[in-house]
Amino acid sequence: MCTPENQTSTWFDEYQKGVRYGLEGQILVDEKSKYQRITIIDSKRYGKALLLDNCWMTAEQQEKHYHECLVHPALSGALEIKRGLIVGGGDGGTAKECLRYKEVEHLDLVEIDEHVIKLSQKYLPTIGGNAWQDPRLQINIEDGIKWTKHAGNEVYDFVIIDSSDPKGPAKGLFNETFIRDCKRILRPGGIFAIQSESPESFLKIHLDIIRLVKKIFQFADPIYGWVPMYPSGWWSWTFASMGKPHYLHPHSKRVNAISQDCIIWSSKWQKGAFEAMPAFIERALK
Ligand code: SPD
Repeated sequence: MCTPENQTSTWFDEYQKGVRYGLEGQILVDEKSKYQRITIIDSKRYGKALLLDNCWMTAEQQEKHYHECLVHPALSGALEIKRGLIVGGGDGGTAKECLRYKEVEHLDLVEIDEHVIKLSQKYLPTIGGNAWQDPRLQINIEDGIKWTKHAGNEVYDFVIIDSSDPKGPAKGLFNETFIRDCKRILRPGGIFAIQSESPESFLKIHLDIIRLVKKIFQFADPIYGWVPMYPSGWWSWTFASMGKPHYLHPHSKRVNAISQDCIIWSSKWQKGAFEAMPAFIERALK
């Protein structure tokens, strides 16, 4: 069936460079916060879904494709994972994956837009799951750039940037000063993780992020996977560390504890994803 089943249904599209990425559904919320337009729809295919400024962020039946790949290479490989920071991540999916590790004692979630958290808790409760009630989670409504700038040296075992695309409130999260602060606040053996966009739909942004992270950290590598609702469906996440590429060496005890509840991530998948760099990206990064 290559035509709409029902010509009267409502389609919600993200437009990127002459292509549109759409889901069919019903609108539940459409409001403007101080920072952005927040839209939540009930989609036919992927359950309830969130858009910020008309760009797809997540959906109930897509979120694990994204959050598992952002979180587990970092948390399965870092030397210690007692104390972590998430910048962004207001839907709660990244926090939920982090808090699956019993070793995590304290997790700071720093989200600039309280409305994203409130609406996600109300309309997308399965994405954050138990994270919202977990006493290890501290929610801070603040600008992640300021938070990171004022944090002490070497205070986190992992730092995860779960942002929207680099425009509007997220623009400064792809900037050298911010990423240098992220490195400064990481403890030895710690891992930095950032969503690094699509190698197809956002090639320049994708290459710029990898180049920047490589310039700042001793070791940095992207993985490639898929989030079918995002532009092109082809996505990437970049990991970095000092001393050695800790993210390439998952601890088997953690892998065994986490894998059974993952739908995409496993240590085998991760190994392949780090190898899955397309030839044109490899050439561009030389
Ligand atoms: N173009 C989509 C980029 C969104 C990446 N972040 C999504 C946030 C999910 N927690």
